[in-house]
Amino acid sequence: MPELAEPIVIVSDVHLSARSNWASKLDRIRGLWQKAGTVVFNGDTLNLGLANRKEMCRQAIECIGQICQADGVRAVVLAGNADSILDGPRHLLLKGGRLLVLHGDVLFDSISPWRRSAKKLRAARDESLRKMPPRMRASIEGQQASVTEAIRIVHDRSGKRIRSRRRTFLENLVSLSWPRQILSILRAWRDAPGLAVNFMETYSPQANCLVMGHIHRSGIWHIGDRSVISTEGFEGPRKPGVAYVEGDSVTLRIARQTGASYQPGKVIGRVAL
Ligand SMILES: [Mn+2]
Repeated sequence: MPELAEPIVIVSDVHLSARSNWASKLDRIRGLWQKAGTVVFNGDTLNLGLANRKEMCRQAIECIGQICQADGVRAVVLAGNADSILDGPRHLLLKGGRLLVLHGDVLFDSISPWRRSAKKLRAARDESLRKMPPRMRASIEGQQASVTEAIRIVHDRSGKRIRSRRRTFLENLVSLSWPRQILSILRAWRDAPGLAVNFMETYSPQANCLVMGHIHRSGIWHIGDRSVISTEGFEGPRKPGVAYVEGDSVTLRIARQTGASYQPGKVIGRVAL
């Protein structure tokens, strides 16, 4: 990928859905990339239901491209677990490899530990990695490919099962697993920074900073001489975070909401690359 024009704005988890009005949703967040050179959509830009519909998916990506073009900013869309169907890269290595940008699903063995399908995802990913030549398995590309493959397998299978029959009331009751889900979300928040640092050490040792999304919690963590920045989407109750890359630093800011739209707000922290 050619050098990306700065400032580079990194947003994640925009979650455009099949039913939402994409243009108005993007309109609300375009204030975040005014005067930027590039905006990186760091995964889960589209929800699964939208990403799975080929023509609609193409239109949504086109809509993103048009809005960014009107703003004079280049859009780079990285795939995440919800939109793993997107062609194109799942990560970026910027600043001569010092900065790694990825969605964050690849950090977790089970991709999304809080999902009901976590066990199946983990098994499918293990299987995919086992079949891989060792050199591929030991690369960031191989790890990413195992995520894409696992999601394809698990979603295809469960898609068929869901279509075949509706769950009974009793089955629905039994499947109420939210306490366990909350626990695994808390665990993911606790584990993500360490996993991210391990991932850099193992697959991208020249990187000293990783920018991720996926866990829906913004923050900056420093472990050893490496740093992890997590941005956050625009759906949850918390204040979303957005990362800005310029020169030799990455800044995490709150996306401040004024009326319906977001603007870059208070600086949460800064990482020198
Ligand atoms: Mn995700």
